[in-house]
Amino acid sequence: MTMQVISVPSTPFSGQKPGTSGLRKKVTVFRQARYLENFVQAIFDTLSGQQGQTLVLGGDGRYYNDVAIQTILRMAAATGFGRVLVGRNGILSTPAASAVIRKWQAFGGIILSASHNSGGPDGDFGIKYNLGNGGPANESFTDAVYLRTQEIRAYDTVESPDIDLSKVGETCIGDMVVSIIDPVADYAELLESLFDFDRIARLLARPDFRMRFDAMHAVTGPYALEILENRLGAPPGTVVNCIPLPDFAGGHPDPNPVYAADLVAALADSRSGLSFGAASDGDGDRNMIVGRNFVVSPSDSLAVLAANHALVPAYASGLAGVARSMPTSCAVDRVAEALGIPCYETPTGWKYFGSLLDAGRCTLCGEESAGTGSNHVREKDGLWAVLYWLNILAVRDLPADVIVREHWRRFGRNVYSRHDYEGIEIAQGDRLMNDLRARLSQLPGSEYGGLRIATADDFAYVDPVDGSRSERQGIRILLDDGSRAVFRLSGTGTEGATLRVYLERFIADPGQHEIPTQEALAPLVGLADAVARIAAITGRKVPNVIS
Ligand code: VG1
Ligand code: CO
Repeated sequence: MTMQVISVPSTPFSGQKPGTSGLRKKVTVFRQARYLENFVQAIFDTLSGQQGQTLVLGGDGRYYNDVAIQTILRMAAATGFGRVLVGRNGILSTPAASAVIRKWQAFGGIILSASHNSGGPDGDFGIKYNLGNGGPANESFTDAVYLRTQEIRAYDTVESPDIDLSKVGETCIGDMVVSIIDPVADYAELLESLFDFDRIARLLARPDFRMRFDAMHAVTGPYALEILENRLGAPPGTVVNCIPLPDFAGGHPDPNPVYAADLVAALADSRSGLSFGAASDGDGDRNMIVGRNFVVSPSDSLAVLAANHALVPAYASGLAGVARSMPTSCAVDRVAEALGIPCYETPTGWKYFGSLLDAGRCTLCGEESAGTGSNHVREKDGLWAVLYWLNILAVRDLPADVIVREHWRRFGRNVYSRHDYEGIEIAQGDRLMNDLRARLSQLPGSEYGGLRIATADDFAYVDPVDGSRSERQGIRILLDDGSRAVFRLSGTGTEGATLRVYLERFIADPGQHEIPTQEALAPLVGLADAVARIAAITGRKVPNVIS
């Protein structure tokens, strides 16, 4: 039954510019009439050839997810998609959406998420488009979408009642089939094909090994329950906070020592009996790995995964290469060197890894922001990282902290921390970056508290596969001793600006490896403040989140 397409007049909204990972705004902004519709129409106008094709649609279950899905379904019918695969109840974690797009060779996908940002009526919402490779659309696509949002005059939809998303099965909107799918099945099957599930199951059955996975009331609950408890036999209760809630129970579903403090505390308390902890974020693409009284730095985690690849079935035959975002520590570079494989340095955001993965140039990728992944999908993948760690623990029969300490002994330790100044004024953030940028050429040779700056630049990236160039991706200050301070403004926030300062210092001497991270980095913190005039410009003496 062909339906009549209704063209609804509209006018552009300013500011519909996708950031590091899609368009993220307050729910109150998205709820304005025509706001979501304009952006979705801009995506559909930027695509070509979608008629008759398959779209994947789902999100992290946050507030407004359900409303947005119904709107997008009607618009997908109007633009001529032949089929939409929707996760039951509108749920699809970001890596699961990527897996579904790839498995069913879909044309692309729309993921509704603001990741680790808070949810609820006063929280954040987000939307992004993924291409047929399962990965976030590249910058040229998102730039084109933004341009389109500025000239939009109408959006297309059809008249059709809301679809019941709660039951797996097929219905239709006009000629378009809506398939409600199990959001977990395809993803769980894929992960099962990568790791040694028998061995992990034996580890989880051991009385002396107890793990906790904190889903933070976000999307990974159903995934972790199915994979860890049902398929791998972990004791009931292993997965906590496992029911996705539209407001994440009022918390920030951000797996770092600040927002997942409970988990860190439980692993620090010997009475808990826990030996391994993990958590994931709102949309399931980030991970935190916690050993006994030991939080694994995400940059170290990437390096450990790379160094131990031979223990994991999917990667045992070797890694083509590794990639990390520029602010991520250079720990993985040392592993790549030892393995004799290339290490790529990309701008922040998963969209830059796609072309490298598609071209077979790298196998593992990661970011300091708790994202790690591989060529199995085209997104970072929280549970994948947890299973990779479990696979290593099962084979090596050592606690996580011992594995990291051994890693440091072999490769040296890249002491690393990120200091975030959230909610500063946009004008202050811009001024700080512009001032710093203007002074870059004067910095080499200058000294601060005994530290000497060797080079300073604004990171630009040329994609080695498609030649595309991305400028102004973060200011890097490199010291004589190899230490680094990197400055960038966040591209995912929805209120004011967030300044991120990334600090790294290499310590080769194993006798020094137990030095507390912030203590080791203190001189560098002083340098960063002096060079960028953080306190002077923002009025902030200290960061509000340290990870
Ligand atoms: C942050 C992280 C970046 C990550 C991005 C999306 O971006 O720093 O590494 O790729 O979030 O992750 P920014 O621009 O705020 O620094 V997610 O889990 O929010 O989709
Ligand atoms: Co996320």
